[in-house]
Amino acid sequence: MRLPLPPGPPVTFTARLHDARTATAIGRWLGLAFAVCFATGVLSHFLQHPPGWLADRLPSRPYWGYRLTQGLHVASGIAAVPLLLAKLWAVYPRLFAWPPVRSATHALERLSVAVLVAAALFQLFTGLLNTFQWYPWPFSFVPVHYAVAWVVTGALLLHVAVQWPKIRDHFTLESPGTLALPGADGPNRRQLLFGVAAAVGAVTLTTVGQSVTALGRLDLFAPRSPAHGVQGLPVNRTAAAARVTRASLAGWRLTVDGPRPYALTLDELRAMPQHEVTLPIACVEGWSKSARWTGVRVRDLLERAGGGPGARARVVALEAAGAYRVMDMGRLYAQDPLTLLALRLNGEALSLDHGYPARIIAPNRPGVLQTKWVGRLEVV
Ligand SMILES: Nc1nc2c(c(=O)[nH]1)N[C@H]1C(S)=C(S)[C@@H](COP(=O)(O)O)O[C@H]1N2
Ligand SMILES: [Mo]
Repeated sequence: MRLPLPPGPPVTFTARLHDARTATAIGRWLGLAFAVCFATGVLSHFLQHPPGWLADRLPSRPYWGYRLTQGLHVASGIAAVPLLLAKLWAVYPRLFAWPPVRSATHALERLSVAVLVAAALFQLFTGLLNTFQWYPWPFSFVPVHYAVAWVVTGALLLHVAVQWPKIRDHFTLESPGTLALPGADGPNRRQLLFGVAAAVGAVTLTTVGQSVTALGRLDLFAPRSPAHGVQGLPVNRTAAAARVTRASLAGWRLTVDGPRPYALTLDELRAMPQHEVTLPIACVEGWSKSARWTGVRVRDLLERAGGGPGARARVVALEAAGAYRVMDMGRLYAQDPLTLLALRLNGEALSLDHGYPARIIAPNRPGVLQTKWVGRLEVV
C-alpha cells in the first residue's frame, strides 16, 4: 500500500551554505556592484540626454571622466554576473519555501523579490549582449535598459530594508542572532566565498583590458580588443554600415551655419591653425582607447561664423539615417580648446571608417557623441 505524500515541498533542502550569512556576505558585494552600475549608468544617460537646464553645465573635464565611469559601468555589470549567480544559488531553497505564502506582507515581500530577481537578470543579460552589439529582442535597448535600472534599484532598496535585521547582524559580530550556525560551515563558507571572488576576478581581468589599455594582453573575452582596428583604434560603426562612400564625399564641404555662415573645402580646413590633442574614444559599450587627433578647434569655427563665447553647437553627419546623425554639444564642450573637428588620427589622414573627411573629438564625452563624417556645424 502506498502512503499519500505529506503536504509540503517536493524536495528538502539542507541548510548548508544556503543560509542568511552566506547570502548576506555575497549580497553586499552584489549590492556594491549594482550601486556602481546604477550610478555610472544614470550619469551616462544624462551625458547623452541632458535636460535643457543641464546641457550647458555638463563639464568637459576631466577629459578621461567618461572613460573611467563607463569602464566602471561595464566592469561592475560583468562582475555582477557571477555574484548574482552565487547569490541565487545561496538563496534558492527560500525561493521554494513552503507554504509559498504565509500572509499578505509575506506575499508582498515575495513579489518584490521576484521583481528584483527578474529585473536584475534582465539588466545583466541585456547589458552584456549590448557589449556584443547583439539585440535578439524586439524593443529598443537604451530606453528599456534605463527604465529597468530604476526598477532594480527600487526593488533592491526595498529588499535591503526588509532584510535589514539580518544584514545588521552580519556586521555586528557580538549578536549573531539568526546567523548562528554550526561551526562546520565556517571553512566551507570561506571556500565558497573564495571561489566566488576568484570567478569575479577572472571575468574582470579577462575583459577589463577593453578599457584599461595596460591590461590589453589579458583581454580574452571582451568583444572588442583595443589593439585591433585601422589606425590603431577600433571601429564601432563602419562607413559601409552608415552608407558613406568615397564617391558620396566627392565635392565635400564643411558648412558652418550661424550669424555669418560659410563653407570650407578640406584644403581650406587644413590651411587653418591645426591643433593636436590626445583624447580617448570611450564607447558606451565598454571599450575605450586613447589616440592622437589633429584638426581645427570647434570654437574657432563657431567664432568665425559669429558665435560668441556662449555659443553651443549642433553637428550634423552626412549619413542619411541613424540615431547619431545629429549631435548637440553644450557650451563647455563647444568652447573647450581640446574639442576639435579632427582631420587626422595618430599622424595620418582619417580613414573612411574613422570619419573621413572630418569628425568631432571632444573630452569627457560618450563615444556615440564623437560624430564621424561631419557635414554641417551650426552655431546654436
Ligand atoms: N556619424 C556617426 N558618428 C559616429 C557613430 C555613428 O554611428 N555615426 N558611432 C559612434 C560610436 S558608437 C563610437 S563608439 C565612435 C567610434 O569611433 P571610431 O569608430 O572612430 O573608433 O564613433 C561615433 N561616431
Ligand atoms: Mo559607441
